[in-house]
Amino acid sequence: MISKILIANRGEIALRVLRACKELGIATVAVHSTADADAMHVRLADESVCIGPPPSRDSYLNIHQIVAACEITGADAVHPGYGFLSENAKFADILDAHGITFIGPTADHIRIMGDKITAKETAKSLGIPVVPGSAGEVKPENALEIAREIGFPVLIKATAGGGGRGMKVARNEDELSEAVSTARSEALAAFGNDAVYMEKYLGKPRHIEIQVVGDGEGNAIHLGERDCSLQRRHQKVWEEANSPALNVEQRMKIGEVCADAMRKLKYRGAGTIEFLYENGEFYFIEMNTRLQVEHPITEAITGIDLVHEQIRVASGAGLSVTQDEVVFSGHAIECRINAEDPRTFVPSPGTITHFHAPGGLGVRVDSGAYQGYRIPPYYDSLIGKLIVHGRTRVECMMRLRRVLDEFVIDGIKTTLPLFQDLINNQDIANGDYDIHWLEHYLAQPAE
Ligand code: MV4
Repeated sequence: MISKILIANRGEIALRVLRACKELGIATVAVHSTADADAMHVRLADESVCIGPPPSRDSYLNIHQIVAACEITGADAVHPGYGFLSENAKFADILDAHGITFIGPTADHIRIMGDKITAKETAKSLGIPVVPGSAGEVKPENALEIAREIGFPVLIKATAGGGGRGMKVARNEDELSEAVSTARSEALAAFGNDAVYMEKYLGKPRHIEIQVVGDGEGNAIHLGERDCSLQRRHQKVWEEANSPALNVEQRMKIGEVCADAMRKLKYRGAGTIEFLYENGEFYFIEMNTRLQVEHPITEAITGIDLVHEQIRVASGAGLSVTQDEVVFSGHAIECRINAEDPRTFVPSPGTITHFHAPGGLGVRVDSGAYQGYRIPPYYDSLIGKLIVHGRTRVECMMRLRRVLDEFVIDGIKTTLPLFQDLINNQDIANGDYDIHWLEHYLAQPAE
């Protein structure tokens, strides 16, 4: 049994987790830096502990301070949210050593998926389709032979990577040795590890990810997919469920492959299996062992509260549903609202002078922002998420257009105007986009 959860995060996700705890009758502890003393998650929690100065490494990433906050308040579990310590295996190990439940997968599963070569080998062995590529690490002296075997163009990726850093394309043999050496030095600088591997480069894929949840005992379900192709510099901007590119048969087939893999792995917790999707084929790229920012669109189309499920499986209560009981209904879109210029994406911290969230059927706003709230400059610029649900994609889009008109955030710049443009775009209306679409769109001069 879990009776008190410490939420090791801030912003909208801390609030999201807090809401689930309240519904389950579980006491809550907020932690915060000195910059977040007046944040909404601190106000709404049963207790709060200041864990350090503004920089994340001194507060939200400070493992010792967080463990101390657990001991002081008697919290018996920690929910890490996303980012920060959510995929830190050492943190999961330390909590375990203190007899505190980490609401997430085992440290071993976090480690396996954190190393991209091991993750890919594991996925392949579990029956998940992967991108054709090198068997493990590529050394500069073997690169040409491996690349010829795979066939150009190829992509060099950092083993310790993720998020696109340390990635280089080689279109032909002439570009190869430079691509390998640049990828290795970027990987070393970013991750302290210069190991790289090689894959066939997919030119115009979509990014489609499958939501899974496992109980750690060999039961697991999938909750369908999310299409997250609309990204800028590896930051997702707009996500939708279902993907406009898939039909029911494709959804259930890839979903079952993923759920089955999680059963074999005895995976515990929520997870996301990321694929590139091109010409009707799925290619595994990575697995995230945490709750993701865009999880609400999955909740909208399934009615299943993913944080409830995370807490249930962490406490040994098992999943609340079987795969047969999962019913997919309608379509959902999430717009990420960042405190940024909508065209340049330069951060825009400051005080929100007016804040009015939209409402009505099929509308969800997850945000810790409020009128008078001062957005601190130290953290990620995501200040809220707008999630809209409709019975069909068309209904969802029409509703989103109405809802965007209602939303008022004044005093700072936000990405809301970008969504006003996207909702009126023909390619978006047609669901006709890939992972490069948004970058191309933004490169065009604004009308
Ligand atoms: C790829 C790829 C094309 N081919 N792998 C980018 C971050 C990392 N998570 C994987 N990424 C990619 N891997 C192969 N074999 C293209 C990307 C990629 C990308 C993927 C998903 C969403 C947006 C992207 C933007 C640029 C490149």
